[in-house]
This record gives sequence, structure tokens and C-alpha cells, in this order.
Amino acid sequence: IHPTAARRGNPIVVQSDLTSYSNDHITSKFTNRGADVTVVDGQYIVTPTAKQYEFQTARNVPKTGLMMVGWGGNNGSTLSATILANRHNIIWHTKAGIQQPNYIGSLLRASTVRLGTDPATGKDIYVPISDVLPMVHPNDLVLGGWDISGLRMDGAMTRAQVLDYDLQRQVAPYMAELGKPLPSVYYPDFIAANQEARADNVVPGTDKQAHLEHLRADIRRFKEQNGLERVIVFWTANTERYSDIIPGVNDTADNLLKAIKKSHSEVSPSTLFAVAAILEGEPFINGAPQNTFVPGVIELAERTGSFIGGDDLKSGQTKLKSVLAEFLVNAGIKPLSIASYNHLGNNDGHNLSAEPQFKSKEISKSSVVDDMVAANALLYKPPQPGAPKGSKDAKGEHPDHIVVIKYVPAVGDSKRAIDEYYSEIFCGGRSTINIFNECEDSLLATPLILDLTILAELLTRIKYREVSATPPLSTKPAEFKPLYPVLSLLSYMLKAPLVKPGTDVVNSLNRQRNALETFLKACIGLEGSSDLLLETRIW
Ligand code: NAI
Ligand code: DG6
Repeated sequence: IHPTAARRGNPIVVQSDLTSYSNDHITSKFTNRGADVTVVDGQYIVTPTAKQYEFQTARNVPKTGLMMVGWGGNNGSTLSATILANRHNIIWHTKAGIQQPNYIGSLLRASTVRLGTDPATGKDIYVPISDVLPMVHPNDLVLGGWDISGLRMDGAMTRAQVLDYDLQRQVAPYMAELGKPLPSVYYPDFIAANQEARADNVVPGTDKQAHLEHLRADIRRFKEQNGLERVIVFWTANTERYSDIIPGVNDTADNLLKAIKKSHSEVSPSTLFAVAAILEGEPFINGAPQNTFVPGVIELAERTGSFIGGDDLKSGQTKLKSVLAEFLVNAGIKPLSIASYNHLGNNDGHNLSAEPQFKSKEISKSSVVDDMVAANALLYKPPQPGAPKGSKDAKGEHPDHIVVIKYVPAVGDSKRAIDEYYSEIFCGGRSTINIFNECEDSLLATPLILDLTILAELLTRIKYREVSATPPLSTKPAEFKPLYPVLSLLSYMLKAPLVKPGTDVVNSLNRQRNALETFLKACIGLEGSSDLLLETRIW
């Protein structure tokens, strides 16, 4: 076993020329293989490509804080209580018996990847994803954040009505120790009017530049007080309405900073938080659907190299859609319509009962099948160049797709989602698949917040450089540099993934997972997903 790797307690040690270990870093060589395709007279001319890279991952896992915006909401309070339950190993009674805390639903902590095969038995060996590279353990996250509601965290948990009473009872003293959320910025125009009664914990005034400085100071103080090396700022507050994109206001980084100075009305609270995190050099993740990342925010992140990720947690109905729609289209079956309804009775549902906030959610829930449809020109007629603007032919063929959300207070956090997939099958036949899913919304969402936080922290520690296959002897290797600031590798957990401008969004859950798995494995010098299993197919 490699002595340095073993000394640092790595559960996986790769023995190969492609991987090296030092006290501080894991360094790996990776060949990114692809193909350039040009279409000439209906013929596809394919040229395989191979580009070499090195990845370098810092092995020291920093002391990390998670500052949630909307900390006192259902997600924020549920996440805090479940981390505390795990940390203090609280077990509780339910009507079904004794329940242990766990991290089920977390991709990192409750799912595995295939590493390879045991040569002695020929059996596959799987490891938890969290073992592939050194990552923060959720129990070690230092929790904090803001909320416009000043209820102490134990009260926030009670208000959420998500967790079993016996767990609430036992975890309440720990929750009380967390205190109450920091006051937040509240611009009533951005969330539903029905939220106003909650807003008793707000930063005074209307000066957005002063608000920005206030939020930046909050982040710095939280870091200092807790001795943190890294803080992830996470928007899990109410869904806001979309901000208008206005040239001169939020279209560039400089304009946005000027607009904040002038307290322009189209600068939303979530955008202000994103700017505060970016200027503090800390990652910002948007767990809600609104367009927090106006072009000026993306440019600011690019300019400063601060990391951002979003939008909107992909927890239930949409996650299933990103599997099912792909399955149908990849099976050569043609979805003609997808009708998605859901109703819920928590505060999120209350806020979404207002039209502008629903609109934000409708947009993020609607785009999820676009790339699968675009990938299959055999089933769906692609956009026709030269067709009249706005016509069906100009847009290309697409299944009918509707999204309906209704607020039904009685069901609380237990969301009901009903989906119908109506498809064309062989020779004019029809297939209808109906799905009914019922589950606690916040218990689906909170593990995703953990995964996003832990991955975002990890991705700040990974650097890369391009390597020439045959460098001239005199050439010094390029410096390692950080990844591009928009963390599209987080797409698996997000409904409307933010990607590098000009690149395609991948919505397929399988492709998103493959990308992440391939990347993490590449960072330890393992190439390919190995699903080919060639040795099982040849003599
Ligand atoms: P919630 O309504 O229980 O919590 C939101 C919290 O944000 C509230 O405590 C509210 O007081 C606070 N808030 C509103 N504006 C604020 C501001 N400017 N600054 C600080 N705090 C503010 O909602 P929940 O269920 O926790 O969801 C949070 C967000 O995550 C929502 O936007 C929701 O759409 C989104 N989401 C939730 C999913 C789920 O399954 N629970 C999945 C996908 C997204
Ligand atoms: C109702 O749709 C409330 C929403 O906040 C959703 O619960 C949330 O966006 C999760 O959506 P999905 O489609 O992933 O279940």
C-alpha cells in the first residue's frame, strides 16, 4: 500500500503511474476522450479526440460552515435537526419502532460507485461515493444562517411539522443552542405577500449597498467566530419572482455593482446574497428556482473566481421525470404529453400559491425534458431553419408539458405528486403511465442540500492543468488552476442546472451522475465507467 496515501487515511489507494500521493495532494493524469463530428452531405465525419489533463486535489478537508438563507424554514430547520440527530446519535421512537438517524437520500453518503473487480472472486467492489476523495462529513458542518423570521431554531423545527415528535423532543435542546437566525434582507416585492407576517427579523433600511456590506460582514464574522476555513452560502429561502434583466442594471458585473449602490429595485435579496458570497470568495448555491444568477452575477463570479451553483433542488417529481422521460425517449418510445400536478401544504406551497413565484417554479420544472427530446430527431422533428419565427416548425416538435402546483394546507409537508406520461408506441399504439408519489418534501430536499454543500467545498479544492502529450524538454508545466466558477458538476441535485454560458444543459439524471462519477474517479486516476465489462463478453 502506498505509504503516503495510507498515512492520510485514504480508504482508496490507486497503484498506478497515473496517480501520485503527497502529504498535501492527490495528483492524477487523465485523458479526456471525445470525438469531433462534422456533417458533410448527410455523412458524419468523426475524428476521435484525446486531450491530457492533470488533476490535483488538496487532501486537507477544511473546517467548513454552511450558512443557509432561509435557515428557519422547513428545509433549514430539518437539515439542522437531522445533522444534530446524527452528530449526537439520537434514536427515537415512532409508531413503527425505534429509528436511527442516517443520511439516506444523500448521493454522497448513501450511494456507492463501482471501483472494479476482486481478481480472486471476480465480484464487483463498490465503495461509498464519499470515500472516493476526502470530503467534509455532514456531522462536522458548522451551521448558521439568516431568516426574515426570528423564531429560534427549536421553534422553527416545531413550526415546520416535519420530524417525528420524539425526535423533536430530544433534539430541541441542541436546536435551541443554535439560537435564532441572523436578520436578513427583505424586499417584499420578491416573495408572496402571504409571507409578510413572518418578516419580524429584518436588516433595517432600504440601502442595498449597506445591506451588501452587512451580509459580507455576517459571513466574515461567522468564519472568524467558528474558526472556519470555508463557508458555503446556500439559498433555501422562499422562491422569489424572476428579476427583469435590464441592460445597464444587471447585465454585467459592473452594472450590477452600480445598481446595488443605487439600490435599484430589480436587485433581489437572493442576488444580493450571491454577490456578498462571491465578494467574500465563498461558494454560493441557489436551491430555489428564481434567476438569482443574472448575467452580472455570472460575470462577477468569473472575474473573482468564486464558485456558484444552481438552480432549484431536484428532489421528487422532476428527478423522476429526468429518469423516466429519458428512459422513454431512449427506448424509442415517443412521449406525446407529460402532465404533472402536485399539491402541498407547507410554507413553500403557500408562497408558491402566488402567481409570480409559481411562474419561477414552473420554468424550472418545465425545462427538464428539453435535451432528451432534442437528442432524438427520429421521434421529434428538430427546429427547421428558415421556418417562420415563432412557428411550430421553427421551435421543433416537443411533447405537451404542463406543470400545476396547488396549495392544500391540510397535507402539510407531505407533498402529493401526480404525473401522466402519455406516449406513442409501435404502429400507432398508445401507452399511458400514471404515477402517484407521496412523501415529506423536506426529507427529500435536505440530503440534497448536504450533497451540494459537500461537493461545492470539494470542488474548491480541485485544480487542473492541461498537459501536452509530447512536451518539448525545456517547457515548464503549466500552473494548476481552479475549475470554472459555474459548478455544473452539481447538476444531479438541481432542476435547472446552471452551466457555463454557451454550453448545453444536461438534464438526464443518469448522464449527470455519470459525469460526476467519472470526474471524481478521474481525480484519483481511474478512467471510464467500466460498464463495458469486456472480460465478461469475450473468451
Ligand atoms: P419554507 O418556506 O419553509 O422556508 C423558507 C424560509 O425562507 C422561511 O423561513 C422564510 O421566512 C425565509 N425567507 C424568505 N425570504 C427570506 C430572505 N430574504 N432572507 C432570509 N430568509 C428568507 O420553504 P422550504 O420548504 O424550506 O423550501 C425552501 C426553498 O427551497 C423554497 O424556495 C423551495 O421552493 C425550494 N425547494 C424546496 C424543495 C423541497 O422539496 N422542500 C425542493 C426544491 C426547492
Ligand atoms: C411544489 O412543487 C413545491 C416545490 O418546491 C417542490 O416540492 C420542489 O420544487 C421539488 O420539486 P420536484 O419536482 O423535484 O419534486
